[in-house]
Amino acid sequence: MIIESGSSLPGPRSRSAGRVRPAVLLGVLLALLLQPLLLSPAAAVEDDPFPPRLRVVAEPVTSFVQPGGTAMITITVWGQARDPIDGVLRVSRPSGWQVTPAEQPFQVPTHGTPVPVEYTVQVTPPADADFGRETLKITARSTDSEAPVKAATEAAVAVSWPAGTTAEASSVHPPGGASFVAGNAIDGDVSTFWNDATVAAYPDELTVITPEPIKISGVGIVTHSAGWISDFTVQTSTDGETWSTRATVKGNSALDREVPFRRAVTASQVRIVVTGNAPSSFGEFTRLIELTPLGG
Ligand SMILES: [Ca+2]
Repeated sequence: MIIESGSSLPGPRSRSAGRVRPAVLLGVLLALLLQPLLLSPAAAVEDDPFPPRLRVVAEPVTSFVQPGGTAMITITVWGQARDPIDGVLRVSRPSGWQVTPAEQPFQVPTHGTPVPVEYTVQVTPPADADFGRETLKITARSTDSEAPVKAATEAAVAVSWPAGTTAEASSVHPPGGASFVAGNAIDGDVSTFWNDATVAAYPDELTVITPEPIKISGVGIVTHSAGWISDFTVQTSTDGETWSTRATVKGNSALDREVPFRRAVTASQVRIVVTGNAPSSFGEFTRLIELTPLGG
């Protein structure tokens, strides 16, 4: 119809237009159809309603593991693209550690909507690993050469007390539907804690006893947001009778911190002596989520 409306044009050319114009339109149509192919790959990606996206999440954020023990880290790869995303998932390996698998293929079966896929990695520090935290770098990288995409995150693994380590406390809050025993402070579980039984009365003490003497250069402390430990000393002993103060902290407000000693020492007992807690609407108790050793 548009072609016929060309009759308003001068007669001689209108005949010509009657033959030529469909070809021109065809050319325009072809150009439109071919346009995506003529664009650069980058421009083509911009036109993709679902440009590839990746995100990786590691849980737990911090794992606690005995020397020579095994921690399991769950890695969730989130992907969104027009078509499924294939790639490689890698976890860095501290020297001497086993990470299984350190590298594995992944596929996110997305078709436009974000999809999570879970992978599990087993992490084992050597039996003689230094105490303290190592940070593992986790990367997911697609193998699509035209529109590559990657994502990264980190997970911490703390090498904690050796197997057979026990804990004792000056007092333990009676169960109120939950356990608050001393062992909760060395169980590697950030959802459990030691809660003492004396409100605003000090000192409160928690003693960690290792089966063999260890070399230790400090401690890591995770305390509770509902009234954190503010004032304390850390002491060590080789016989449970003679104690040496290795660190003194006053006015602490950190929930997760390291407390280094002046030097590395050998000890078979480590104790935290609490002399002050932040006020809490839940009562001024000592609440210690984890006490961990630092390496020498
Ligand atoms: Ca705990």
